[in-house]
Amino acid sequence: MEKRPVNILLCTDNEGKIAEIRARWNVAGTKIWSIEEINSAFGLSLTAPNVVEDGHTLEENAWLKTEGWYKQLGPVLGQVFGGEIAFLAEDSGLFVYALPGKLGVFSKRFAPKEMQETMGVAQANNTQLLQLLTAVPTARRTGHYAAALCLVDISGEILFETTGELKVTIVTEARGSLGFGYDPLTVPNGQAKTFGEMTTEEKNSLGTHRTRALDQLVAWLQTQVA
Ligand code: ITT
Repeated sequence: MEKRPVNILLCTDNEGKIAEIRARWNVAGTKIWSIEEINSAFGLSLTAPNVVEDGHTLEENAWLKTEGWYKQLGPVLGQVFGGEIAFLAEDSGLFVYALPGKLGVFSKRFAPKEMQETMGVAQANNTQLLQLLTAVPTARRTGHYAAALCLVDISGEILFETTGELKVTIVTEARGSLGFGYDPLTVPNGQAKTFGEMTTEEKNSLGTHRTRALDQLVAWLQTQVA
């Protein structure tokens, strides 16, 4: 049995992901940190490592993120936390069945680069998705979100890996400004509102790709020695 990590750094600079993970976190004795929190708590000016996400799967990319982060930040954070720090990364994506191979692991890089630079990444991706689905009827505007989580210790050893999925439909017009990424275009099956119209708490309470993966990690951590 492993020892439950005392501190976990979230290896992401996506504020939306951080908010959703934080709202769901429920592990006594394990504190999760963003890089900004560590900087302000310890007077540091660490920056997020630039990780090349060239894996073929979300699982590979999640691991690549932990690898980039623990290698770059492990030495300094090991000192700050007396070795008591682990690294948690998440890679996720939207899989749209009418557009096979176009999003998925490439969800962040879906719209052309120039379009992303002009409009911003999320706005460009959403515009591109609506355009490519223009002729696709409602019944075929289906897909799923998936998330892969990877937790490594300070030496890069994988402690736990897991995935989660959630079926969605893609609406014909963006609705709502909450959340991030494709939230204004996606309605979880059985619901009426897009994620863009839901608070973090509402979104999490439905059970998302992210919370489904996270709940497994939390359950595993709770079985480890505190
Ligand atoms: P990292 O720092 O964790 O890498 P990121 O925003 O770059 O954050 P990913 O590489 O994992 O995230 O890319 C995920 C893509 O899928 C990105 O375009 C997200 O906006 C989108 N996505 C994932 N989960 C989502 C969710 O719950 N709601 C809306 N969009 C989501």
